[in-house]
Amino acid sequence: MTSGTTESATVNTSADLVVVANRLPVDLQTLPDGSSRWKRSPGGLVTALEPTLRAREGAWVGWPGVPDVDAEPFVEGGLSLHPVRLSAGEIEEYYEGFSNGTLWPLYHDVVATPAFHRHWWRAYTRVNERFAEAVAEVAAPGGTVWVQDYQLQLVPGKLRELRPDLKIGFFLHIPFPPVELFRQLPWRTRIMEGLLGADLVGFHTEGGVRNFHWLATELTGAMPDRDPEVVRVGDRQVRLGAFPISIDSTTLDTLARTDTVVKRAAEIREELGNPGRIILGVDRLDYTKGIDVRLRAYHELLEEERITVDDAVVIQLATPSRERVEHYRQMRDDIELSVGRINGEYARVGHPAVHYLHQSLPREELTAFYLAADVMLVTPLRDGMNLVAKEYVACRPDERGVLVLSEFAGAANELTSALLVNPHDTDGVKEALHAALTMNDAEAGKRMRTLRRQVLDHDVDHWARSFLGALGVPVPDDQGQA
Ligand code: GDG
Repeated sequence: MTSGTTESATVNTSADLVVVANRLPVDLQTLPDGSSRWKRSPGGLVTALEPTLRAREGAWVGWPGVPDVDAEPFVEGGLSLHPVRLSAGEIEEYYEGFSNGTLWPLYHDVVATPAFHRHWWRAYTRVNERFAEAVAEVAAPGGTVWVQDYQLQLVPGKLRELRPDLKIGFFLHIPFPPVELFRQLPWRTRIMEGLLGADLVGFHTEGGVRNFHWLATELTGAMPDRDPEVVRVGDRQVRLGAFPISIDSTTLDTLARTDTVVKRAAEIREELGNPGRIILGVDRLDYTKGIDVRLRAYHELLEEERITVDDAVVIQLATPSRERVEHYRQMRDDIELSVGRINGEYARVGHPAVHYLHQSLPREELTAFYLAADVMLVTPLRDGMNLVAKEYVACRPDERGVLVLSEFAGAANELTSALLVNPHDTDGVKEALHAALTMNDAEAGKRMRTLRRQVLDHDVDHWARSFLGALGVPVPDDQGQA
């Protein structure tokens, strides 16, 4: 297969800064003539890291998202991208299996039961070694490597063996679990040793730091230090820290002020038949997100006749996700059944109670939905951070709208002016939803202003700078000053 590069700039094969993530920030697109080319998929991570990567002529190592692709390194959007090949079997065992069937549920408080399979673990080890080898080839002598997320926890250790000259950072985007849960993992010590290959291990919350510190000293030979955010591994220091990730707040704020988005938000309300209130949920369709929790709360409010469909409708945007993993198939069926039940009982022709979209929307359209929503329901049973909560706040320059947020999302540590709920407590969620639907404008405005200060002051650029700063990497500011 050809890589179909769109740019001919020279690939950097000796980079001072290398980001390594499961996925490259591109998708392979097939054109009408049958040829293929890379299209950038502008995720939050690439937006955050792009200025720094560009300034340092950095490189990105990752899987291109398609099985069995042998692609040469290429330059896209000014970044040197280095594809790592994964076979269809490896995607099944390393990615869908160990990453999403073992680690994902285990790290999210075993909301679903994790499966432990030795062949999945072997594939995970093999693939992590391959990523580490790819990075070792690309990183300049004495360079910095930033490893991302739970799919690559063995990379820091392996990379240190291969390239002791490198400075290595690791950031975990999902929660680091409580000690008793992590200990279920048959390969717990190997994972800890893998992570301890880094110089800096970052989490979203202080809770993650504490859990990691305890496990490092219990399960491996790591020693505590006087500094509670350091453990000693032989003659090395491994620094730990909480770095709550964020979003490109200013860009979203600006987008939400544009005429197109403001007009589209008004249109959405019109298309829904001008209901009293619009309640919104936006999630990857994942069992950790508690979509069922919020549907139940809404359903009960209708049953108890505390609201009617004319008072409030729900829009649930559920982006397709991990559709080949069994837990996800089951959950999709359950949610679609609930949506059908609620609509069966309460909708009128042309006026559904729950508008459910199992599709991914363009960013601009999503922004219009945020702006149209009077109440945003974010009810995960466990979430590393939850960017949707922050996006909703950034998209409300009008200082309207009420955020209902689960205590079990990392974002709850910062967004304390939201209506915080325990998603396991259906009555509590129901009461919070009712309070949000009936909140007066003055109270809602006060809360939203506080939330916006937090989100606009702590954006994703701030996150990347804090992490790289703690790793000892000077980050140029907007004026190019280090
Ligand atoms: C993991 C952790 C942590 C959703 N639907 C559409 C769409 N989205 C975008 C949202 C948001 C992103 O997807 C989802 O981010 P979350 O943070 O909410 O959740 P995860 O995907 O589980 O992310 C999480 C995150 O990593 C970062 O560290 O916060 O805790 O689980 O940006 O806007 N985007 C578009 N159309 C959609 O339909 N364009």
